[in-house]
Amino acid sequence: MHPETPAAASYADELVAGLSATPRRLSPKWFYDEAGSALFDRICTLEAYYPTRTETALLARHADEIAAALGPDAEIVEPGAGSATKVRVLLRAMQRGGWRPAGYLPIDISGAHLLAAADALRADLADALPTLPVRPLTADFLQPLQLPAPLADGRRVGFYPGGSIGNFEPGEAVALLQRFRDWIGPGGGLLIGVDRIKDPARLHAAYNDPEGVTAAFNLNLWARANREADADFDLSAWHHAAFYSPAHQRIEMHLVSRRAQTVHVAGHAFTFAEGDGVHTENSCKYTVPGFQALAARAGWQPERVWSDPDELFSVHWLTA
Ligand code: AVJ
Repeated sequence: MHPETPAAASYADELVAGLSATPRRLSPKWFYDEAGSALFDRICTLEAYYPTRTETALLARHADEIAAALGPDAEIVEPGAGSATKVRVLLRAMQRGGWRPAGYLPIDISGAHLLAAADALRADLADALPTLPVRPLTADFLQPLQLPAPLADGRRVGFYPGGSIGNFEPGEAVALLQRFRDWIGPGGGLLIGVDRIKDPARLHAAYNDPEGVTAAFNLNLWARANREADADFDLSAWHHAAFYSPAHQRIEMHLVSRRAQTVHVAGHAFTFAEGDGVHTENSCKYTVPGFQALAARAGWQPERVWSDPDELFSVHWLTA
């Protein structure tokens, strides 16, 4: 246990609570320990997983327009920054446009991964933006969180790429978008990536890669529990399940028991029948107007949308 990362210290508590609930569930934020963050980076390179390359291409292709929307002197706040790969495209575009981003404030639950990402970003941008203030913040942004005082003139913009807003059911997503708006403040904006509703077969394939990386990512929840929550999961007794629910317009991921078994977590015993599952992730998909309406419920003004010719993914610019 690492006392400096309170989120990690409560995995055992949340796992016990989630396995005691009906239906059994766990927040997807627990995917992202060191091993899980590395597995997620591998997911992003998979042929079947179209969101990363589609969104990165959109950011590159429309970089000048996006930089103009972000405006000069903005400090970019990125909740769940992970490896901070996509923001480099933005920062370079802003710099090419003659603008000097005021800073970059990445927030992530996975502390060591974040600090390494911040170092890599500084090194990568040493040519273009050698003095850019980079202020990584290790935190669970779903918990109450006070951001450091803004830099420069205080103008902030949020960056929430990847379609991660899909992890939240619509009501929760509105609440999170409201929080982002409170952090950003008047005069700011939010650049947010949203995965679009599409052919269910295409969605299904993106979460059932033949390489088994997504399965390993899901099963890492149990491996992590064995590492840090005093649990005795037998990984071979579980399988990854991911499917599209048309009723909810979302991918659901579950971990499903292959047989009747009892598992112990932090001194608690949990019994599973063959086929019993634990719901580990939702990934909600939106039409463009559907997401704009959601953002408006949170008080954001939809200003621009960029999407690819195949209509796989959308990048929205919202103003506060
Ligand atoms: C990081 C939430 C956007 O929902 O596509 C990828 C996570 N889960 N493969 C997604 C994920 C399985 C991803 N987000």
